[in-house]
Order: sequence, then structure tokens, then C-alpha cells
Amino acid sequence: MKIAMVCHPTHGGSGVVASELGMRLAGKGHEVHFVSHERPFRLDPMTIGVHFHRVHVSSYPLFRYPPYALALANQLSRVIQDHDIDIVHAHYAIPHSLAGILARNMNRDRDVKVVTTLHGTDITLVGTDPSYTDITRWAMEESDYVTGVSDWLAEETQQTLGQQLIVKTIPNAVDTEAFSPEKACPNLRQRFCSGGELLVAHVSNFRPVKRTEDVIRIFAKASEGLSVRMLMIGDGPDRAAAEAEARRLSIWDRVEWLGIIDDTAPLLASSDLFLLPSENESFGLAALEAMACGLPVVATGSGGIPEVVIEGETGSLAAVGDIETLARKARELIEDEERRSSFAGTARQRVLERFRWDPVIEQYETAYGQLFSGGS
Ligand code: GMT
Repeated sequence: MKIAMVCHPTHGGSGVVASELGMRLAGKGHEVHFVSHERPFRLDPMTIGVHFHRVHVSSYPLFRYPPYALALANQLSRVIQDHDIDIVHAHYAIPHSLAGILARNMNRDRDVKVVTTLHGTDITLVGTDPSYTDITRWAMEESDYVTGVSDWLAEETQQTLGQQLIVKTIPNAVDTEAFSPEKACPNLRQRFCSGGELLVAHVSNFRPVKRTEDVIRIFAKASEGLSVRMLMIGDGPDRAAAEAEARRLSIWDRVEWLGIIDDTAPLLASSDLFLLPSENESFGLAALEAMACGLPVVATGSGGIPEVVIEGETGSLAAVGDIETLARKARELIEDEERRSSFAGTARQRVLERFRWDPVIEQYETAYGQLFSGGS
């Protein structure tokens, strides 16, 4: 099939999932055209069968807000015509799904279908914002097929936008070779903890939903009196507040602020524990990548996280903002090497059994096929 893939190109789970999906579909003989304002960071330009089309957004004095969605729809329409596209697969509802629907409707003489994959904040934040609720609902109704990355997100979408919407759960997956305990790098460990301390890691875009200050508070409590260091990977609006919290709690010298890193696997695989105390995660791809590297995860049990992290088996869960419990559970894992290594093994095993790409690709291919065989 010929697929136009639309996604956010920046660091974030939805762009990663779209890129990995597109490259794997191309590997199975599909022709995949990515359409975005930048090349997605995980998209390998050398992949055979993958193409990239940049969206150019012109700015005019009358446009106080340059209309990206329209420039995207215009570029998508061109790609549909030039490459005889069968499916526009939009990752994230607004504006991607909407632009896909516009482009499809601009080409009514062709049989183009729109598949929308919901990733989380497109429903939980954007979809619940009164400025976007109605248009998000309309985009879902007009999509030919809607998927969500967890059962929780599928149900949340129905509750937010209407029970009549059909949302098929297709979970995220991870490259189990790229994210593997084998990526551990002794030099990295030495660089961050020359005295043989343990390493705790966090990866995110440091947005409010990630509760980055809680990461610091949990680490401070969990590591009190112990030889442990923290790797903060990523960047975003709450970094300054998290840095201030680290100073306030006098743990500044035990935290490394690494900024945005494209390949996090060596850092994760060289660490011992992962923290994800988010307000909400529809899925928690960052936790899945950590588990694939053999890390136990201490996280909030919010949203779709319990579909990924199993309490008492691959990690520990507690309520949002419950620093005491999250820190206690993290400390238990730091202090108990046997428990930590048992969780680490089970985490990797769970990823291999439930979150590999091959079956996920098949589910997307089945969805695509149903659209052209009259099924739904
Ligand atoms: O978490 C973010 O801020 C990034 C966001 C995105 O759209 O890239 O991540 C969402 O999609 C990921 C991939 O499906 C999920 O693993 C994340 O849980 C989800 N984020 C939230 O729901 C907050």
C-alpha cells in the first residue's frame, strides 16, 4: 500500500511510534511518505521505501497565527496526487487527523482513507479544551478508522467525545534490539558514578504532565544516605523548576542534567532504575523503552501505565503526587539487589512477550486491509 504518515517530528512518543511503524511497513514492501515540518528525529533517511515531504508554512502580516493545518493539508493533497496514496495515517488528532480529512476530501475522485492513531494528550489535554473539543470529535467521526495506544485511552476517548466512537486498541511497541540490556556501556557508568554508585534515570520532555519536580523529590527521599546518582534526560518548560528543587533539596551534585539525547538506549541500559511519576500517561513509551533495557520502573498508576508496568513484577506503582510511597518503593528496589534484578528480568521478558513490533505491525496492516475490503 501507499501510505502518507503524518506525525510530530520532535522528541516525543508519538513521533517515535510513527517513525518506527513507517520504517517497518516500508521493510514489508509498503511505500511510506512522511509529511511534517521537519524530518522526524527517529526516521532513518537511508530506509528504502521511506520518503519525506516537508510542509512549508508561509507567514503573511495578516496571519497572526500561521495556519499550519492548512499548509499540511495542502502538502498532503499534493502527496496523495503525486504518489497515488491509499491511506493517510495521522498520528495525533489535532491538527494531523483534521488535515488528513481535509486532504482526503480535496481528492474525492480517489479512494483515500484516513486512519487516526490517538496518543494521549490529543484527547486528555487538547480534546478536553473547549477550544478544540468539537473539532476533535468531528475529526474522529470523519476518520475511517481510529486507534488508541492503550485500552485506557480508547475508553477515555469515548468518555470525552462520545460512546458511539469506535476506537481500536493497538498498543505501542519497542525495538527490542536497539533497546536492550546489551547496550549497557561501562564507560558511561564510570563517567557518571566512578565510585560504583547505582544510577536512577528519567526521560521526558519536562512538561507539567511529567511532574519533573516530583522526579527530583522522589529521588531525594529514595536515595537519602545511599550512594545513588540521577540522570535527567530531556528538556522542557519545567527544567528550571526541577533544577531549583534539586538545589533546594541539596542533591544538586548527585543529579546529571543531560538535555535532549537522540539515542537514550546506552544511558538506560547503563542505569538501574527508571522513574516516571507523571500526572497522566496514555501509555508511557519511555517506561517501555526502559523496561526493554532491563530496568524496573517506579511510576504513577495513571492512565495506561498499568497496562505496561505490572505492580510487584516489573516495577512499582503509586498514586499521582504520592511522593512518600513512590520514594519508599524506589528505595526498596535500590536497596534490594535481588528484587531489583528479578524485576529487571521480568520487565525485559514482558516486553519481549507483549510489546514487540512484528505483531503490532500486523494489527495495523489488518486495519488498513479492512478499509479496502468493506470490513470495519
Ligand atoms: O508525553 C508526551 O508529552 C509526548 C506524547 C506525544 O504525543 O508524543 O506522548 C504520548 O504518546 C506516547 C506514544 O504513544 C505515549 O507513550 C505517552 O504516554 C503519551 N503521553 C501522554 O499521554 C502524556
